[in-house]
Amino acid sequence: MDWKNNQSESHKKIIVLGGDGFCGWPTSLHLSNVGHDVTIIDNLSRRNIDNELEAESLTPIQPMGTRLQAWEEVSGKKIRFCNIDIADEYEKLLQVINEEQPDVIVHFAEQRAAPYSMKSPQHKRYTVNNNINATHNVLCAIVESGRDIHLVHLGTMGVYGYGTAGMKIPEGYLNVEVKTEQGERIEQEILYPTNPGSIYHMTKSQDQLLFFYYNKNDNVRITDLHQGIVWGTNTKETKLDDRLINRFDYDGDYGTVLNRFLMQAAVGYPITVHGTGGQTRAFIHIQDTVRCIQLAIENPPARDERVMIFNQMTETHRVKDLAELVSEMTDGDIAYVTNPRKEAAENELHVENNLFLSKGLEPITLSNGLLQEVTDIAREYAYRADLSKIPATSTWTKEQKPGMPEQN
Ligand code: NAD
Ligand code: USQ
Repeated sequence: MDWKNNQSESHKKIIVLGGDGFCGWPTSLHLSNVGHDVTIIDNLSRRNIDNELEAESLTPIQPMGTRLQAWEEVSGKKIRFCNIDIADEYEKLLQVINEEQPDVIVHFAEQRAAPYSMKSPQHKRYTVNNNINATHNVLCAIVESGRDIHLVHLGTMGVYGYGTAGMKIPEGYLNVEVKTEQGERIEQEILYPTNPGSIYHMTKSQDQLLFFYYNKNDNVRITDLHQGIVWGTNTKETKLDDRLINRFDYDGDYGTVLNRFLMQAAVGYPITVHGTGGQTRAFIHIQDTVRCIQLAIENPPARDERVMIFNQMTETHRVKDLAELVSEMTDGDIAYVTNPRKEAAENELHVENNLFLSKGLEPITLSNGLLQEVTDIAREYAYRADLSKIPATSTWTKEQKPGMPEQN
């Protein structure tokens, strides 16, 4: 492994919350690889949800013990692991923070699927309880620990909503002009108004308010990364050993759009475009996710600075265009299905991402090579696929019907 090229400028102690997940696992490996000292906290709830949904990762992910053993063999580095529910076991979380004395906490540990959050009243309540308590417990524990810990949180582009009347979505804040009682016009900076499209996205909007408050009251250093849809599966580090393989969700709740399309085409299932496919979304490859988190850690805000918000995305695409691209690449069919969600049928999306570019990100954009790599992985593990788990059955309202083919 090429250590020198990659070494981080300064070695930090980092706790990764949610380090067993799709983004958290490759991030933990990357941070360990570049020389940081990593401890993972995860309650393995995502693996339990696999059991609940009877839908496994397409790739055969290994138990945490095997993953960590493999990493030690490959890299000579140890990553520690604590099984803690951070939404429910505050004292244990605080104890690990006090023992580890981290410089940074990276927070991935939330229920992250919009369709799962809309499945039933129980799933709505679980998502709200889990995500908001998780974030609040972390902030409260940072303050109680008395340490100057930089919190890096994975937020979502979805907090902005996806329509901006042609304006580029700024990085978190909006300058508005207000009129005083004396008729004077003054400029103010406000948090960009949130417009969440699911219970899950709503919890991320609530998180923003918790960050605003703890930053204002306790000067907690916080970076909130408004991330787009992550695609891909492998990173440089997960490729080093089969046992380090990352998860690949393809089911109707957890599978995200581009990975689903690539998997569907690979197993010969018609590509499921919701509605007209006019929805435009922001995207980022998993390799850039891990790089962005490294950059965010290496560029913390000052102690008295407001919450720093980065838009963590590299490009935007229309769902229909992605379906056509994948269909051309693989000769796969496209099926336009009734949209199970309540969302705009068509939208434009323009997004600022200058902050990461200014910190040195060289964006990976959709290339045939990388799309092919995901297709190859999906083909390799096609024997593990349960095609009955592909349709998106979670609807946003009771009146809606799950993704059936559109009647012409
Ligand atoms: P994931 O579900 O694969 O991983 C989340 C991890 O957090 C899981 O391992 C889960 O077990 C753990 N977790 C959840 N609740 C916990 C709790 N109470 N205590 C301890 N551990 C807990 O999700 P992901 O795709 O890796 O996403 C990680 C973060 O990035 C999420 O917060 C998500 O909102 C954000 N994000 C993801 C994407 C994407 O496309 N995957 C895009 C934008 C933002
Ligand atoms: N879609 C399809 N066909 C499918 C699946 C999805 O047309 O088979 C459409 C959806 O209707 C939606 C768009 O594709 O319009 C994106 O859906 P998605 O499931 O890929 O993404 P989303 O629900 O927004 O959630 C994902 C992650 C979440 C993250 C978010 C970033 O699961 O954690 O916060 O992407 S963002 O979309 O920028 O808000």
